[in-house]
Amino acid sequence: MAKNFKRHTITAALPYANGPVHIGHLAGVYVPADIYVRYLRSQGRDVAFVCGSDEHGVAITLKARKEGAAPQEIVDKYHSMIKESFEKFGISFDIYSRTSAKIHHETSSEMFKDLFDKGVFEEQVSSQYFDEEAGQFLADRYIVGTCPNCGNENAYGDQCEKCGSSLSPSELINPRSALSGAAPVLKETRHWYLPMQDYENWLRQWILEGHKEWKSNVYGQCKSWLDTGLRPRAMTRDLDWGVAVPLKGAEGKVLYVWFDAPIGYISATREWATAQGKDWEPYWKADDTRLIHFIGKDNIVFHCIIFPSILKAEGSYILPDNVPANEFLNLEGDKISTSRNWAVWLHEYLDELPGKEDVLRYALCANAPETKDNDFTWKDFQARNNNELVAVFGNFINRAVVLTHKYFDGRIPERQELFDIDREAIQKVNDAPGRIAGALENFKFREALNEFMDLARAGNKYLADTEPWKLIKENPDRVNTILNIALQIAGNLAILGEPFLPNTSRKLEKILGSGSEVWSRAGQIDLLPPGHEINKAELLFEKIEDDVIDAQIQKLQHTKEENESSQPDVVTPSKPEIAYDDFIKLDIRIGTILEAEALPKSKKLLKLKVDTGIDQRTILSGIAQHFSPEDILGKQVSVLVNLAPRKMMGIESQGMILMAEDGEGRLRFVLPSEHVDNGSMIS
Ligand code: B3M
Ligand code: ZN
Repeated sequence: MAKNFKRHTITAALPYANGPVHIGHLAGVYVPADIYVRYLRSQGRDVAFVCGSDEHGVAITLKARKEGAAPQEIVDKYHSMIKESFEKFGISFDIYSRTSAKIHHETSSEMFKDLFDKGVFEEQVSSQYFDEEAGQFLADRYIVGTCPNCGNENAYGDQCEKCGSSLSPSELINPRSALSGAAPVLKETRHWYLPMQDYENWLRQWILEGHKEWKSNVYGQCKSWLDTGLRPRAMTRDLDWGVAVPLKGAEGKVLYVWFDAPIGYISATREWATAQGKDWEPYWKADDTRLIHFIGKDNIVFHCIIFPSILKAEGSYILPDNVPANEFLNLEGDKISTSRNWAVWLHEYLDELPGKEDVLRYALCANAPETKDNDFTWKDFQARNNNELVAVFGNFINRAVVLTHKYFDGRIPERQELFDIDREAIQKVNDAPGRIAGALENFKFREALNEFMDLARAGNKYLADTEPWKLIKENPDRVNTILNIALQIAGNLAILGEPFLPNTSRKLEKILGSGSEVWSRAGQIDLLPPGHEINKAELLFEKIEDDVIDAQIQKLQHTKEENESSQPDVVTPSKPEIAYDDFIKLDIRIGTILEAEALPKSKKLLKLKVDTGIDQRTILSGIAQHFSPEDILGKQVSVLVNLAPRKMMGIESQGMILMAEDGEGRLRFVLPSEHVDNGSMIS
């Protein structure tokens, strides 16, 4: 670290509260951030580790529409879920807040007002897509149409989920609004823009000259944004969910989610500091505070270019000293995808592999996508557990502890004369804290974890090479020394492993009876004084059998099969508005299926005889792939009885049975909640 920082403000990207969190989130952002923070705390540093749910933006409103719920209900649900998952994985935030909190609305609104008063924004009127029937401007995600590349009829205005190409709404064939189904029209609207081009020179200086030490993926992405040239970015949106734009004449407009979300870090710090009776401002405004943003690579431009420009424009804030963004984690060779359910969800992992939180932390860190995208596989997870945690770390601790009980009644023996092999082991202990810290200071978490495991490996090897179980008869003095050193290594592993494997360290401390130690005590071999009594051995890790892993692989296989057989998961837009008079023209009655038979020449149609209460009539219904005739005999159904008769396969169909079809094309009968008389009308 170049400067001597007095405090650290560490932020981890605010996850969108539109779904649960998965291993990709953990590996890319939260595990590295937590390791870093635990390391800083162990060094006795003053740290604020802040995070929270990102609860605004179109992602949330779309999810709410899809689930037929209010946005607030959606964010309440996922906020609790996400918060709980993080807690269970030991992600040790000082605060996990949320952007729907009052303090956040105040903080972000004040920031916007302040920049407005300073004349920072450019006001611009532009043409945006508008839904005349819904009376609403449409975010790109709210416009659906046919993809010009693959013909998918349900592509979004920003992306086709089928072929993955990114789109703009004007490229869609037959664009329609996801709200009403109407064709969107262009309409003028006024917004407030951050003139990014004005910050270009300053950003070049600050990043390209001043932060050459940033990770090359981060530095490279910033350089390419800056080389392409920056353009004004709208900081407001026409939407009814978010922080209201605090200006007169801006009704119906909210702050752009990427304006307010990073300010969420500040709001969370304020909330935390207030609860602690502390002053929040030094954490964001003092020059001797080091601000670090942990994020995934898709968030780089927002954290390195846009948010710093906002902070710079305000003038009194510090800027991030580093933004160690990670690449992406794939799952079994495929991109993790929420909409395709291709993920290992943390809440499911916690249920299905209870007590193995540290194992996942370990596997994700060992395989973290630090410099390139990486792949998580269940086989690798199993191997990391069985061959590294169990066979090396766990085995070493268990041997050292069991032998101490066996030969010394559980008391730490005194060291005697040292030999080269002992000195080598001690040297490893002396070097370990510096090696691990060196890697951590440079955000090289995989390397740091590997250095840590090297010490465990050294301990394991030391016991294997010295073979105290053979020496105990002929040379018991040697065994004193060997077990003393082995236990000092164990004590060091408890301290040095805490950032990576916090639960395991706690267990190990308990076994060693050592209490929590701080980083500065590591590197020495006097952690546990001779005569100190340790507790009984307890296994730190257990072997994971094939059936556990196979079950997980099978679960993913099912997901894959389901995805292959189903349509892309999109909400069918609603149809154009109709008048009440149009609606009452429909005569829908409750009837009962009296007879049902398959039609030999048709795969789709069943021939039904239905008692409509008015008459008994023949209706052909396209449900043969979903129901067999015997399943539906005697069933009550809703029938559109005044539909003009239609001849199919030589038979006249007199009406239509009403069915509900879900996103996957499954059919269900539309029925009253209780049995009613045939002929009852639906209106
Ligand atoms: N919620 C995007 C994401 O989850 C966004 C991060 C906000 S950080 C201020 O990828
Ligand atoms: Zn497409």
